[in-house]
Amino acid sequence: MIHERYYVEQEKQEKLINRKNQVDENFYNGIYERWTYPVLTREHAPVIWRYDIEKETNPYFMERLGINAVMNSGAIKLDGKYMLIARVEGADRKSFFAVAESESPTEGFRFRDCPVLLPDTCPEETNVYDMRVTQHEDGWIYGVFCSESKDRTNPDLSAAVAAAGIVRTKDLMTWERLPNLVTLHSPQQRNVVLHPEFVNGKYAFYTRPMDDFIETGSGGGIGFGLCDDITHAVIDEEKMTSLRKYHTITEVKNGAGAVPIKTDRGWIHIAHGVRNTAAGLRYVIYAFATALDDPSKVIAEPGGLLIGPRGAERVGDVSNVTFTNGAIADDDGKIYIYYASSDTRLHVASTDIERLKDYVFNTPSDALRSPDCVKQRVSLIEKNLKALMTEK
Ligand code: M1P
Repeated sequence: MIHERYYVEQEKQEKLINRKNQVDENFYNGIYERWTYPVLTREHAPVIWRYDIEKETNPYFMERLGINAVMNSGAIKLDGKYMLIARVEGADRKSFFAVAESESPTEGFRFRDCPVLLPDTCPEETNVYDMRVTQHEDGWIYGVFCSESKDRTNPDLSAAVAAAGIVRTKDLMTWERLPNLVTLHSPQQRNVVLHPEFVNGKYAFYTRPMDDFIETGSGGGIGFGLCDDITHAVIDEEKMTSLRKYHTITEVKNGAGAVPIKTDRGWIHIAHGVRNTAAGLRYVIYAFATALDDPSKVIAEPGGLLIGPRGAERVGDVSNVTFTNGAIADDDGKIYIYYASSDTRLHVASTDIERLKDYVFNTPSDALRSPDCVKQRVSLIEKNLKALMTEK
């Protein structure tokens, strides 16, 4: 017999999923809109994922397998639907992937009945998270994610190894697991993204070389490498693209985020940068562009952040974080950036290709020193004062 409370919880969830979202009118920067409600939260996790719904075996209708957070999500539009491949974190700290879909890019996301069943090919793998989903020109949809294993060579209980796992699918239902990416010169990898097109006839990855699980160490920024065979992906040389820089938003680390968006002026990348503060690491989202004929070559990089945590977004399991691993460039030119706040829930920001290009190519780059930054600002002020005088 189904527990009566099941119907109460189910109805609450239906209300949440059907809630209309709206642009947050309190926020304006001309670059993008923020939407009021998160598009996915732990409350969106289906009731049947969490409860045993039968009265005989669960008389108190207790959560048996709790969900802690729903966050960093890959994104793709498939067969006219907006699909999010979410990182769902159980109460037991282990993450898994689950597909949520909607007819709308900004509301109505509903998880499929069952999470993604990744082929269990790595016996040491303990955790998986942050899938980037690339619709590749070879006809496959690839998912590249962080595959985390315990570091058995290090006596420290927390020591771990991060590698890039690779899967592919045609329908986001059946997933074929390929061997993890091997980078010959970087011991660990996280935040790896597959470029959607072949480059010089090869598969191209944005990488994030790391010396250990947390520290990028000597890794200078977001890397780029080519490989011949994605079914045994090995990268030898990693060129640097967007660099970490002292006293900027990327000083501690950075990493590729959404799959790059192709425009007539270059590939637009939406990535994350990390700086340290007295209150811990602060993660923000930033953008840059690379050349169409060489997607590793940075041709524009606006100074500062594109999306940083605001208001309630600042608080969560890992506070002061905005992080993206998915955006959708829609057929009508609109762009939806799915970003998680504080490793807890998933939001959407919307813009369009023309605004994003204007932002990336016309925003001044970081002048790197206060005197030069203030000069940038003064020249803007003088231009504006002149314009105001002329108008009078
Ligand atoms: O906790 C913030 C983020 O930390 C990691 O990002 P990075 O590898 O750049 O430190 C990721 O594990 C990410 O999932 C998480 O949101």
